[in-house]
Amino acid sequence: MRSNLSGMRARRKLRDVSDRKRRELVERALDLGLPAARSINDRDISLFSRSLDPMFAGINTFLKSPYVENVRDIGRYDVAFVGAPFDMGTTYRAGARFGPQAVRRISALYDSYSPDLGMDLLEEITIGDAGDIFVIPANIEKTIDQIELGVGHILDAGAFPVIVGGDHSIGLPDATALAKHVDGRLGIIHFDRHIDTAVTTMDERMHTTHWSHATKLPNVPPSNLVQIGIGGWIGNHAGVHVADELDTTVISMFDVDELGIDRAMEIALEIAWRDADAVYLSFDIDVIDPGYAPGTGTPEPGGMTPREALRAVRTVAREGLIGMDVVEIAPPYDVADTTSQLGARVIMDTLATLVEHGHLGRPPG
Ligand SMILES: [Mn+2]
Repeated sequence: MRSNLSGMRARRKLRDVSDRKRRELVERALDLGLPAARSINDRDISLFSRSLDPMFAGINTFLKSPYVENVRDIGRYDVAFVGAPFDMGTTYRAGARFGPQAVRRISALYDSYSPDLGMDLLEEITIGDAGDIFVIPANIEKTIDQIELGVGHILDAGAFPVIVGGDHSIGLPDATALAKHVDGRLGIIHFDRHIDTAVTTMDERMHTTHWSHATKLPNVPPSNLVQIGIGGWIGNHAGVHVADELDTTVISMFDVDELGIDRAMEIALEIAWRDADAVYLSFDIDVIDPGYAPGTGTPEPGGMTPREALRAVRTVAREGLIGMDVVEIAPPYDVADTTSQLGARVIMDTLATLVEHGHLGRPPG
């Protein structure tokens, strides 16, 4: 019994974990950052912080990964973290343009070593931070074009895209770029309190409309769109009618309550993957209850707990993904960084599970 505990199994796995890349980072920091003062006994510490420590120091990229200033080089990395800081698609309060920077900043708290999953992400994959796509704040359609081209560039280069919004209107260019990259059908697993299937809102394609347009793409049929966590009393009116016409699959929070998260995700995976060649994960942070994730534009009480949400994305990642986005993190309304922290965790748990199940990372050697 004791040896079957997940914590014990993970601990055994970690006995063999490499620290090669961690050592390389220390050597590099000592080289670039100069040797520490004579009173410092630990000679792995440098004079200027140039690596992972201290967590609160440094100029942050996602998980303090390399900043890929020349974006032509992004294909050298397994994973590309990219910001899409656009929030003029919001219909209530804006602020998600600061999402990518907030996720980068709080991600420095993490050092990639997981006693839950029994791995060190740093040793398993390479992550490059591609910086942000140049969005056009006053023009949503031009922004859609920019993001579609930017995500397409990352996919063509061969890196797994992790796109951080921005509001959820970036879901349309994300889906379009991914769909062009798939030879066959693309399924979408969409976590959200809101259904996001209106055609227009206030006469434009806002953050309430992306899936009604994405499902018009020839290889993104609405039958492969699964929407999880939907419910509440905000902004669903127009979208529900369209979702009904399109016949997307809606798994409400009531369903999650009734079925439990594991069964709900089993249904979601079956539908998203039916005759599909790839699946894309689109995670709106407002699916997590605002008691845990207040930093978002249209908070809706009654959402998932962080434990449910993280378990759900790990379940999705087991089957493999072609890309992911995390949207609607609005730091101006956050409290103690909890919302951006959850955003970082959704990304890390997804990436680690993709690695664990052989969907990401190159075999060593
Ligand atoms: Mn939402």
